[in-house]
Amino acid sequence: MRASKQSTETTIAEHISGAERLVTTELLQSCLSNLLERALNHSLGNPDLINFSINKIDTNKIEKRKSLPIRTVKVEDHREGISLVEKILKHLGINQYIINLAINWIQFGGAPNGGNMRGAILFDIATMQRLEENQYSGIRATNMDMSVEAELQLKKLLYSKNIYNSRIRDALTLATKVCNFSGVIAELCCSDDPDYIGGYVANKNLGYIRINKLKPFGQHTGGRVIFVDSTCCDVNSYKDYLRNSIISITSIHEATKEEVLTFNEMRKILVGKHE
Ligand code: WAQ
Ligand code: MG
Repeated sequence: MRASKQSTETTIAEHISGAERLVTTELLQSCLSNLLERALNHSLGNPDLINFSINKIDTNKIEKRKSLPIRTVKVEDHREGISLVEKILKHLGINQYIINLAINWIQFGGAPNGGNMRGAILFDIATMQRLEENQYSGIRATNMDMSVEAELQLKKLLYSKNIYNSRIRDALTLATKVCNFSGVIAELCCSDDPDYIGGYVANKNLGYIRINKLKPFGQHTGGRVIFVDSTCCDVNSYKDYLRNSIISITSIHEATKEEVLTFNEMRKILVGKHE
């Protein structure tokens, strides 16, 4: 599902929300109804175009994956959140210049006009280039979902920590797909919803690191940046993988259990990994 506001003589088109599901035919109707409700009730406003695209898939082509492990870091304010993003990306070998660019994109939108994109920025740290064909729409990861069993497992784990919210399911699914490819360094995300100020940094080894504050409340911009290293990532295959491979998250990583951390606790984990 994709919901948007169309452009007018005085305004440009705006992406409002999007979501992916892998369901059996029997569940199609209820699934569409849930997605419609989501499209119609969004803090970014009312859409005037909602697209549903339904594709039959070959179930033999579904690849099952375990989610990334989840860590939640509770920071004092968005400045501390951004400072943690910097530390994590630096730890992963990304230079400060690129980090500054990326933070700006995910806080204020990465489209050339400064607005939100529909998809992600794909950034090559080897050539310092953006690799999306269209920098307004970016690249969208599609064809992924979480199984009912994995969702239950996720709810059980996170309810006990009082940190469950419905966004984690989709964001963890996307991040797990995005990071499970050779030569992908990390994904950085900040919600574009004005009433949700959190985001995450994800990496195959460090996991899905949720950060509860990455922008001021009320800000209508956000975004995603996927960092790849083209010296060890086949970029065309990766784009094809993001769009076309069919990934189902069928279990949640067991290391998720006790991980609710403060800024300093997360910082120590990063320092520890250097030693
Ligand atoms: N593929 C690539 N990029 C996408 C996709 C996709 N399927 N969906 C959204 N984006 C980009 C797009 O530029 C959006 O503007 C931006 O990401 C943010 O999307 O653990 O709510 O749906 O607490 O606003 C993460 C934290 C919430 C959840 C993410 O993102 C948690 C969120 P949103
Ligand atoms: Mg959003």
